[in-house]
Amino acid sequence: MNTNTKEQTYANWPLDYGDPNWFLHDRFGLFIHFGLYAAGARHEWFMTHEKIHPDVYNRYFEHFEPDLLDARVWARAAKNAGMKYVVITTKHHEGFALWDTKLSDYKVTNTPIKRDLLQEILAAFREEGLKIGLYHSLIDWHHPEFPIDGLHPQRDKQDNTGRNMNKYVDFLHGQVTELLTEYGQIDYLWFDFSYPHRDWEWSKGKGATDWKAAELEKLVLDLQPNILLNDRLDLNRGVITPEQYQPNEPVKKNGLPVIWEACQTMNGTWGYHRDNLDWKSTEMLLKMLIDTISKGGNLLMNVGPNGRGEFDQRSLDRLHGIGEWMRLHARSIYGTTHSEYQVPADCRYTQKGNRLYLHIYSWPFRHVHLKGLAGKVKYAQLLHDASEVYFRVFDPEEIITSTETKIDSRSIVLDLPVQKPNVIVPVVELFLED
Ligand code: FHN
Repeated sequence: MNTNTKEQTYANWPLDYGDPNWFLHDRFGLFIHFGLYAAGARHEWFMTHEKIHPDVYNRYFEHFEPDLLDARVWARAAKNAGMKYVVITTKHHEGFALWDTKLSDYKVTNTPIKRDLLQEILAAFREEGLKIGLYHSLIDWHHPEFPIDGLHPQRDKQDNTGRNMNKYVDFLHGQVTELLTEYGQIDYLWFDFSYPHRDWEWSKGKGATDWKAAELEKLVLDLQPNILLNDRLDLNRGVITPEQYQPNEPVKKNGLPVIWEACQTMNGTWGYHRDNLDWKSTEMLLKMLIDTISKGGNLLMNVGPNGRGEFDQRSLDRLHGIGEWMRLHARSIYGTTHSEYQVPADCRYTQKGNRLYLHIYSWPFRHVHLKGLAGKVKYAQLLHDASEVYFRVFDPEEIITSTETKIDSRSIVLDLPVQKPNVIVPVVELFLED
């Protein structure tokens, strides 16, 4: 039972969900999409994009051997990037289990790698101190009882003879039970995804009723009472999870803040995609992290390991670059959230109590005007090297003769060096009066 945090009531957070405070503090997580699609190396949906029958798709099962996978390397890369939790795909829509499930032969221990990779991955990330999240697909394009619909690889057949959704749902709930009883404490469960609004006439999308979602939610909370849940069971509660999209302002529901987490890829696809060159720069990814927190959200940043079980160099470079920035600026991220102060153009604010952080996205010529902060700032410094930043308060009458500009008397003006500091996003740490 959570007290819905002492300070705040969230519109999407039931009292019987776990205490979200760790999540609201940690802010930054690693999403990992890893399954047979890593071998196909062309998006995690290629089975359905190419309408591949499970029997044909089986070739990826027969050749799945991520022999270079060392989960300790993954976990260290995430920790060094400043990530505080991980969400790993246990099963994606392809239906393949990354753990030694007893409910199916379509599992990692029956592939050439033979090992229970989920066990190894969770152990390595716990060793590095990260919280554990499991992604679990509600959709299953391999299971013979899962009814074919407009998203399914076999959609052209449009034939569901003999398929029984109740049998699939028993399987779905059974595998979730395995994951929540055999793999230790799970801090966050990331179901994916419900689509009841879809309608192909011959078939309709699947939602809460189809999954027996309320029963599944109760099962999860009975098995792991402190767990956090996302919002994709179609129950209109849980962590709101905008995807590949940055909201324009703090996310609210009925005027109340909500707990939300943006999930983003580095290159446009979740699973490893060899030929997708649509890579976001390290600077863009870092600015997305800051932007998300400035609006009160978390960022779940994705890596899709390749068929040998490695993070490719382009992912490692980005994680390293973000980690370098986080080493100097972590306290402007962890435990911070949206600030009510009006933020200057090309900047973001994050705030934690009486520490206000000004993240400067484009370096200005000498001055930044901070509205509404006159008389409220004790001290200011550049966070990366703790060098003092001088600031001035203007009285209402003062006119700067050189520019004839009247500064709002509630503002302060920071005097900044002409040269941008050698960090991706410079941050000014403002110590506010108590
Ligand atoms: O279909 C999936 C997709 O492959 C990926 O897993 C994302 C990650 O949030 N979720 C679904 C699309 O919304």
